[in-house]
Amino acid sequence: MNLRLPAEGDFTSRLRSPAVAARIGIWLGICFAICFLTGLVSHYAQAPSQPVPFPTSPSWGYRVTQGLHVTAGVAAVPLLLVKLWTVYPRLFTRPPLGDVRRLALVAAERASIAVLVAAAIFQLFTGLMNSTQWYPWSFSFRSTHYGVAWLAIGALVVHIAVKLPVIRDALGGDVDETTHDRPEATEESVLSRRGLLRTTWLASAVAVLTTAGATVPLLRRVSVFGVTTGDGPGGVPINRTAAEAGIAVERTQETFLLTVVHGGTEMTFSREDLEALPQHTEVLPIACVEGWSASGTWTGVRLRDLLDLVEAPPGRDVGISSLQTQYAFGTSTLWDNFADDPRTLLALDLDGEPLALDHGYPCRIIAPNRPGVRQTKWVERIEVL
Ligand SMILES: Nc1nc2c(c(=O)[nH]1)N[C@H]1C(S)=C(S)[C@@H](COP(=O)(O)O)O[C@H]1N2
Ligand SMILES: [Mo]
Repeated sequence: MNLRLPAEGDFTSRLRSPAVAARIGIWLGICFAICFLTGLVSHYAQAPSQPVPFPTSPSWGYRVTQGLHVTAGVAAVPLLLVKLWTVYPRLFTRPPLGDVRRLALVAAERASIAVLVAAAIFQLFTGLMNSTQWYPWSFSFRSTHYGVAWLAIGALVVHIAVKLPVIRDALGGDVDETTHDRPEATEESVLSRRGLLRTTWLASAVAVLTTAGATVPLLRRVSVFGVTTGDGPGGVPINRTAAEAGIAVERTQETFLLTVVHGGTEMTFSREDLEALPQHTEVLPIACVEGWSASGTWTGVRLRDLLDLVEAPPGRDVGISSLQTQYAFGTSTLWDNFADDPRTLLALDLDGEPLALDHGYPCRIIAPNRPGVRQTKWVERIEVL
């Protein structure tokens, strides 16, 4: 058996050309840019403090940005795989050992490529795992995915800057042009360069169509891999069931009491008391950070009405706690603009029926333009901060 490392010259397919790589690279760059920008939005929406308040309108804003985030990430997977395939013979280029200055430059460029490739794979992998709610790691997903995003985008900018002359030239010419090809890359294969590109676009489109139904209702039927489909009580999927969240069911029944606190003022409400207050109906989405979203018709008490009952002035942040004592997401903070928005409800019903236990019975928060993770279910305490 021959155990020598491959050399650049061993890779002879003419498909592995900068003319191909640049064309895939553009779309990959667009996907990464969308992921980065929408990721910043999502990160900001979940930040523990916000110098500039995240807006409550449009109510579907976060649904769109987060749907784009996950969809662009999914589209990027086939693009990245083919892109890496076209360029990886470069990995075996012999470094110019004689010339120290050139060697240093080449080493710097290779290091930036190493960061870019590692960060890109890491982002797509952790992102996909997060949408399937499978966390085979112990680090915090959100802060790590966010930190590595900066690495990826930084290395991408460096990469584009370094390659700009080649990219420009490759895109200016025909895809079959060979100007920038390695001298060995001449072997024809069954697939033409155009064929490879078409196959790549198709793979990307299939990846999107089979998953995007988790946010785009029209695609629900074709999205066989949509991790969470449109099913669930009231047409809204269930993210974490009451059993999974460790909710003690008996505490959601007749003895349930909601406490609303403002300074020394404290009021309690049974579910019947809440039903007796003026009811309002809003159509608002649950937009999970994991990429699925669904619109629901929610009915319940305006949060602002409850705050008025304990004489809380407008412009105050509000802490929400739930019956959930284990795992994350049992509490959240409503910033003042969310607390005061008339569309923010303490929902009692979904689609004309009392909330299902798994949707947060007896009552849950539903606010416009808010990441799903903060639409706290099984609310039992509302405290003006
Ligand atoms: N108490 C509590 N509220 C919660 C959660 C939770 O785990 N516990 N999950 C959140 C997440 S991540 C989402 S996306 C929404 C989903 O709401 P649904 O299950 O009713 O669709 O609820 C949010 N509210
Ligand atoms: Mo979520």
